[in-house]
Amino acid sequence: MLDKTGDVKWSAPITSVGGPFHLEVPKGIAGSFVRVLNKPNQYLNMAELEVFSGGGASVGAPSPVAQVKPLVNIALRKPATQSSTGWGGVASRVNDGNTDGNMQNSSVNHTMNGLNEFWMVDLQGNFAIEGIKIWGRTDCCGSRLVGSTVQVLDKAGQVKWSAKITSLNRLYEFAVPKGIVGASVRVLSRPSGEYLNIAEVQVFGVADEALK
Ligand SMILES: [Ca+2]
Repeated sequence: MLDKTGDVKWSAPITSVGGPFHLEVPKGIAGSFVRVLNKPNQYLNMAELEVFSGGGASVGAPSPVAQVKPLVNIALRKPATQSSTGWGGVASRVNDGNTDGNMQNSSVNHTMNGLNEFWMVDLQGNFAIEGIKIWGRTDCCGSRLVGSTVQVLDKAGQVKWSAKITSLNRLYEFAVPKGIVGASVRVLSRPSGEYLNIAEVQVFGVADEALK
């Protein structure tokens, strides 16, 4: 936040991923400009920036600042299951906190290649899901994930949101629309029969007591 002369009056870092980010500015800070600085060597991509003020004749009606809710990886080390296991690639490797994509380093899962192979994590509660990140295998076979489907399911097992992986990447990032409440996340392999290899799944969301 800068004043009319360009002096910085307040600043704060963004320390998590996913968004939206709610930064609360301390009382008494008056500003004329808001500036967002990129991380060195990183592109700056923002969907929207909103600034709220409670005072001043030149601004509209005061808008409440949303309560700050930190986004955390709600999939980390939660109970994980998968349709089948081969080569020692157990389901828990996909949410062990390690994104290493080399199968030899014991952090990538491995199913068989039957029909409808899947991996799934039970989030152990209801969460407003905001985003999902999936890291693929890197030592080979990354393309096995292309054509797979990511799903958010509610407590009853109903699919509330899904998206498809359509091209080969090291990291797949999904923004989940507001209002999607889920209790588990599932990755379905290509239904025609493909091995499922995932280095890591991270799920970002906010627990809401009212949702339980
Ligand atoms: Ca892992």
